[in-house]
Amino acid sequence: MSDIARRFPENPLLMPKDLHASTDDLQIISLLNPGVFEFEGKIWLLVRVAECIAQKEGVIFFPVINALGKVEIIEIPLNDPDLVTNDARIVQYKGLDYLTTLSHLRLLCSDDGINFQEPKQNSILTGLGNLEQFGIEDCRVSKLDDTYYLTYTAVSENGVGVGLRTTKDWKNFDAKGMIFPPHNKDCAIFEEKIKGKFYALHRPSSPQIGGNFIWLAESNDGIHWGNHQCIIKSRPGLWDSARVGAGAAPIKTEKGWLEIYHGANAEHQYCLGAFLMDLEDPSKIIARTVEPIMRPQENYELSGFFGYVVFTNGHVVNGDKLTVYYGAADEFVCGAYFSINEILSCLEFVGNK
Ligand code: MAN
Repeated sequence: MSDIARRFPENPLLMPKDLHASTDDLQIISLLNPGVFEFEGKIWLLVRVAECIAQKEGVIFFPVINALGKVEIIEIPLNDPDLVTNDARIVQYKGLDYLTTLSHLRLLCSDDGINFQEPKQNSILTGLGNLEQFGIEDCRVSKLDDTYYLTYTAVSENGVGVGLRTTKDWKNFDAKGMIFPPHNKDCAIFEEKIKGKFYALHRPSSPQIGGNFIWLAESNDGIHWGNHQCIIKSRPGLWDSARVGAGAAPIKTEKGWLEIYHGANAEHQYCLGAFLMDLEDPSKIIARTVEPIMRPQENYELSGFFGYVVFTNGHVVNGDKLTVYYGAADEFVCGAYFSINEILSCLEFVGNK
């Protein structure tokens, strides 16, 4: 069994032309990787909007947020010997890394979970301060009691880490700063405390010894995290051989906490898999899928800004029905249904970490 996703016939749900860029100088390159939550009877997406300035022949432009909080454009001639451009997502210049696009997060809402619109009031969250100069990305939204926790990738010249903002009403946001410093991303907070503590999955990267593995952390207040444990590793020879990272908040089932995660191989091909954690002690992995539960196969997943990618960080749970929203080919927002029981039946109960 290798792909048990039932994709929406309406896919892609959102593509770059569907929204307006945040300023006249910019154009939207990708709409991707939405965080998902329910609020006031509607389904909401917090979509990553990746923007760039229209490119001219012979030069490369990329936007960053400057110290005054304004978008500033960096311009480099394409024939500059200090410029390296071999990945659509990253530019290297004079030994430093930049992103080719600048991402912010945009709220969209829907009554049916299929047709999404921007609400009338301001619905944009942008990078704030010097740890978010290159933008904010791939937000997970977890609700505990009446508070929503937004954990997102914060990118700057200082590195890639995890930022946290909280809100109760989606109008006022409390910026809590960086909770996992570089290099770290893919942070999902559990939507329930376990024995009085907050838990989160996160993904530090250790370039020499170790790798891009999923870790578990605990906290008393949801802001300061400790007791880090490495719980899921990449697997040589499999589809998730190069990196693994958590999707949205774990789903509580009778069998354990079910997590949908992404894995990629050395060719940067991204698929989805699942693993199951013990309900009382989530550092204990009970089971994991060997094969992906979803792999890129539709045109909109195979080709786009960065092809052969399915990536999720948001879903809605309704009984056995799991609606997963995902980024396809790093360019489109799509949806797919899964049966939670079917995912559980794909898990292999081996202590394979
Ligand atoms: C990787 C990709 C990009 C992302 C950067 C920074 O290169 O996931 O989409 O912009 O990391 O997070």
